Amino acid sequence: MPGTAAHIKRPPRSFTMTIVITAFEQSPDGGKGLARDTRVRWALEEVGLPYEVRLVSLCAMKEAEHLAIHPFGQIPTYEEGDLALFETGAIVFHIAERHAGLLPVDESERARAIMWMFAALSTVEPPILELAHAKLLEGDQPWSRERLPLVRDRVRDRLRQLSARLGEADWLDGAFSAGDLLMVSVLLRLKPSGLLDEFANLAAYAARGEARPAYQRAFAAQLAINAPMP
Ligand code: GTB
Repeated sequence: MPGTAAHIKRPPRSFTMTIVITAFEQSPDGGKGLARDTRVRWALEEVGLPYEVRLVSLCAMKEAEHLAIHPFGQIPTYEEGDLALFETGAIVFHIAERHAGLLPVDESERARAIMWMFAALSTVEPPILELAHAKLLEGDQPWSRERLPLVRDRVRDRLRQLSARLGEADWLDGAFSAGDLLMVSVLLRLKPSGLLDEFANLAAYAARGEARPAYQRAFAAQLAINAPMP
């Protein structure tokens, strides 16, 4: 009924609550933007939401206070009032669903953008992570030299498929979406490997993502925390 409390339209939760994310106190990459808080910062910047950051040490991540939010003892997390989330896919989806700019309005286009979010995280990211682990965690194993080319080839196979689908398009499916945001975030992890440059359209795609003002702001914000001391 008009005039009753039930009739009053309240602003969405995120306009009234402070958003707090967690990030490494000191990222192991020294500010290259590869830690996953960057993709959450990027999503928040794309939709124009202010946020605060709570920095967490590697030790504090494994303590009860942080584990209560993130059962796997990792960053990033996302808090908004009484809502606490972990997993960047879920966080970016939560942001994208509630704020214009990251998901199309048309139902089918929206479903396809969400499909690309899943593709980025469950099909493209795993072989890339495997490569990172093969280098960082297994690099000193006697079998590592033999295995590494196989792992690189698995990444190449995925990139070839993605490259064929992207073709000459700017973004994966029409306008820039949360699917592109996650896909570019995932691909950027490959930069030091040289593999991305083997696929000119994917390298250009990732560069287009990086050139977005929202990404630039997100990158600068994490760099301000993580840049090595002169
Ligand atoms: N699936 C989760 C998500 O998407 O949110 C994965 C979260 C995750 O892996 N978090 C990492 C973490 O907290 C940081 S981002 N690690 C600490 C731990 O597990 O104890 C991964 C990462 C770390 C470092 C670099 N780097 O230095 O280049 C890049 C990416």
